[in-house]
Amino acid sequence: MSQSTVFNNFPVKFSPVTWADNLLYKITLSLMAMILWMLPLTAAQAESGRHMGFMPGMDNGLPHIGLYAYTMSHARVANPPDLLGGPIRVGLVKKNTSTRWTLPGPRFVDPAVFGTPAHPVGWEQAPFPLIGMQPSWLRSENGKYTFVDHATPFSDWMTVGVGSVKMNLVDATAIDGARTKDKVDFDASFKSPDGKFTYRVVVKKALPHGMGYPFFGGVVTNHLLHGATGIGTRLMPTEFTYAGFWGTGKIYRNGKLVNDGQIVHMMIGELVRGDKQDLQFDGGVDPHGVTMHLMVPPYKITPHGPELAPVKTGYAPFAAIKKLMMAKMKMLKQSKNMTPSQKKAMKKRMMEVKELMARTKESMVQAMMEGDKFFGQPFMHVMFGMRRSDLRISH
Ligand SMILES: [Cu+2]
Repeated sequence: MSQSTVFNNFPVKFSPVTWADNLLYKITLSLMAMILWMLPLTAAQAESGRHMGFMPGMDNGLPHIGLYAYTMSHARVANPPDLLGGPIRVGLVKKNTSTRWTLPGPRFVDPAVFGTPAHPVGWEQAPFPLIGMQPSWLRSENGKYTFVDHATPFSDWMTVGVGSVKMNLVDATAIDGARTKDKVDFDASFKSPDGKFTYRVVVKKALPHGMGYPFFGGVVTNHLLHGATGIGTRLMPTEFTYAGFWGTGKIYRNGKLVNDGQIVHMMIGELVRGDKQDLQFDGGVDPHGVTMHLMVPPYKITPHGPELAPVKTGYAPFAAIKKLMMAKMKMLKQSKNMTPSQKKAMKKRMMEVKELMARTKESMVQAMMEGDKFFGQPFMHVMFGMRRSDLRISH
């Protein structure tokens, strides 16, 4: 895949961002390591962040729409205010609960969040898929967006497993600042889809502020996130969140520490997947269901700010992806509820997705050949089955 392939075909007149394009291209080569979920900085780094180039768009003449200015100014606040009504403590213990491991794959584009090629919205300029999406990253057909032109951690492809989680969170600080009273104590374990690896994710530190969007002191309770909010990636649908955090932690693989200082995000919110695990658009979010998602993006926090650090999962996802795609194709062939033209359209879309995944695999192979870049699926996105009543709340 060439850089021009990535950045051609701008549906609206967006000036190309040379620095950012280069960065994004490099990240693409290390597979889905472009999953820059969030970019927190220390207070001093937040100030210098303007010169770090993490937020493309600084030099292309376009404004930073959305929550960027709000977040950057709040990152410097020495004593951010407390939560109204005092701290909320949230505890959860789930042993051997069901898990869903998300495989890299396509994400279909919700017009409620991204508009249309003629009227794009949700285009906050940030590395993919931190917040918004540059229109050039979205495929379109007949005047409508179809799916993201890169493999994402927000596919409909999941494998079922078992995992355990325990956590104690304190939401005390209301607003982003240079420090926080929020606390995170999180420990989750689960297996790779092929059963070869047992992972453990341990988080003890809340990140006091975000960069492109707020972290609310690291722990957030009772808030809308994702989708239309611009808080977190827009590729997840808008969902009410009972409790969530952004922190840094340690990742263990079969007992061995493989990533340290890694950014970790967890969220307990509304059910965002349908009967077939398909990630919904905003109109399909179920307020009566609850799920927990754990996201470990390929980034760690260093004294100099965030740095690319693919999660060393050791797990290659492509055999599982192939199996799921073949099963879907078989289902399509056997389906009696679709008209021939619907089937034809669906088959065409599946062929496009197949081509996208072949391209992704090719990028992975190239990254492997280039050496010390690729350690398996570079992110973790895992759902944990739970009920709202599993949460222990105290004030
Ligand atoms: Cu989330």
